[in-house]
Amino acid sequence: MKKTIRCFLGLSGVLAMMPAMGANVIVDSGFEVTTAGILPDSGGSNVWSAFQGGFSGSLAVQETIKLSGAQALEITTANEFAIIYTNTGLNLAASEVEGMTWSYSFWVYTDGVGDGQFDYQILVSNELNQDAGGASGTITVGGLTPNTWTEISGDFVAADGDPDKNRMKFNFTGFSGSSTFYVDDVSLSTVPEPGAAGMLAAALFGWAGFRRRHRR
Ligand SMILES: [Ca+2]
Repeated sequence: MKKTIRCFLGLSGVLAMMPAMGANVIVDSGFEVTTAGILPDSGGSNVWSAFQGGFSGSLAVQETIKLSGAQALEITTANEFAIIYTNTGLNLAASEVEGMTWSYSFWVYTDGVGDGQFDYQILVSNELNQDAGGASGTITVGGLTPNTWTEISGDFVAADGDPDKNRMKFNFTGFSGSSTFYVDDVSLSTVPEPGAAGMLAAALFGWAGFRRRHRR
């Protein structure tokens, strides 16, 4: 009986050590925690902030137009060099990033006025901001239905890097033209490999059963 319990605890430990597949790694994914107003040029991990503070008026958290909760991001594209970003540098190990299939999603809204556009980038990176692949695209006023929230989504495989990549940066950048966009509910999560966890569990239970059978 003791052996069986020990096997069970061992299996629990292994499963607990496995990456939490499917969890959204973006902190404050709905812009509910970030203080309303123009985003600070604070940098750092796991925060929404603006790079190059001189252009920070392009990026604000506001309470008027939102998909969920009380707040959403407002992007004004007139200042071309603004970049907003968050990343998961403090939360992930390289083994939880590299080679994994990642799924991303965010929702965007515009009133359709102007000719503005911006880019989104999901970058596989590290503490030195050495980026290696990911996903990117361009959002244009003409590509959206005005006054309607539209979901942008896709997936990609995170590149293996040397040195290891343990960050997933989510950027909004490449502003041009003059329009206002709103962004809410940003998601970035790993896509579980079909049956991988189940196969591992079955293999371990099978091994435990094999041990029990051979002790009789
Ligand atoms: Ca929100």
